[in-house]
Amino acid sequence: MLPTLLLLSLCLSGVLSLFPKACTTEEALKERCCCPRAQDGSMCGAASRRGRCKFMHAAPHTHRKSYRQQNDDRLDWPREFYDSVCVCSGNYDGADCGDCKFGYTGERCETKKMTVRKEVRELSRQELLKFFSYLSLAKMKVSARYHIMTASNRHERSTFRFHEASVYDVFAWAHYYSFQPLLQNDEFNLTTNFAHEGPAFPPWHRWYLLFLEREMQILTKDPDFFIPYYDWSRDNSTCTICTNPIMGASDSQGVLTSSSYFASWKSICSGFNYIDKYCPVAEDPCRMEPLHRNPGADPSNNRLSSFQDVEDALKWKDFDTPPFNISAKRSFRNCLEGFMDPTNGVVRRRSMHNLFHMFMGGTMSQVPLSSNDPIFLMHHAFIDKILELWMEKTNATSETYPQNNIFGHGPEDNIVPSMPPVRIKDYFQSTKVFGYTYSNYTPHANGSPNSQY
Ligand code: KOJ
Ligand code: ZN
Repeated sequence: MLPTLLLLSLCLSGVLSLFPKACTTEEALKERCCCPRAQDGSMCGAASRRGRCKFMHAAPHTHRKSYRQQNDDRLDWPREFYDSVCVCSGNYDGADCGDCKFGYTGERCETKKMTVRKEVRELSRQELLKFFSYLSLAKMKVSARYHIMTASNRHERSTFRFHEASVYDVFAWAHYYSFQPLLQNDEFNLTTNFAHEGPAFPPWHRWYLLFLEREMQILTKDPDFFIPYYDWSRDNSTCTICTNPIMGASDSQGVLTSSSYFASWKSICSGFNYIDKYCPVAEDPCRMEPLHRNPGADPSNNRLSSFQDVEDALKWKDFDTPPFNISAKRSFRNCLEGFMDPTNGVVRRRSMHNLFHMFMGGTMSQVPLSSNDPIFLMHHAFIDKILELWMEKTNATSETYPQNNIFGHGPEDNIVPSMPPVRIKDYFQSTKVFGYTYSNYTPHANGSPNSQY
């Protein structure tokens, strides 16, 4: 371990990754230290006992040895960039320990809070308009806290650059970044990514929504802000919220009509598909594409899963099963993610989460871009609600999360690109731990009398 004094001197010049702005200066990157000064002027708020700058010891990964022989910048996250990060004490959180852990508020983060995420149709017109105005602000306003990274050559560290992006675009970039194929020994492995196609899919996305929720609470100074969910399971394969009063209608070309609230939105990292680069168009916004949707237009994906499919998915007792990928059978995770038929659990069939993405078409159907469309938020909040129902039913805890050898999906692996880093298994806990629950609202509830959700 580096002696404390040396560590102090190394970090004093540092500012903040996802890439906290203070940690993307030449100095911070050279010193490999992400321990920004908090409001009290001390690194990680040490003077106010909020946290400490700590050298990161090797994580006990099963495949850690092989990590170093690879050359993907996301492996063993975030050690490719930093040796030291803030470790916050108590309920403090954030790159400089200046925030509270999810679910806590107050000057000293001493107050537990609890928010109910409502179904989008439970929102009053006023609440819906407030949600849209917050989204507009998040799309326009440059993040005061984070930078995004681009690279014109992923094999070449000297081409990595950090850029300003809006609060919403920082969020959209994180999904893009986690999905890019794995760079292994200078070759691309297209069969694995850090947020999908494995057991980390549900906890990764739980963290991901919480991340945006908090950034938007800070931006709008509204600690009660929550992401609503969209329960599509009783809508008879129709996107009933794809209308201009709600998420927006689209024309025959799939472009959102001009009176949609999101007509002027453009997708960050769109406009190219080179896997050996990272988001080069962030430097050239004119090349970014507007949002596209074409719900139900693709004949091979023109249905949505039903409430019965949701109930069937909830019946699987194992969270995930070997080989912990898209072939996993009788796996709740694989049924929820939508690679397996939720009813029999063994036949490969697009369903649930994946089917909604493909049903929407356009931006939502392309994994690196999907989170640019704000309908992603409501879809994933519903997927997160289903996870919560399953966790309640099975009494699952972070210790239930399975050991496995998928890169980035191990229980102790850090969520890519969380900063300061948090572990996958820590987001495999009840939503109550993170200060929220879901409403029981059932849109046009006429279905199963035994409905569990
Ligand atoms: C977009 C996504 C996703 C899955 C699909 C389709 O983000 O996770 O599209 O399978
Ligand atoms: Zn996703």
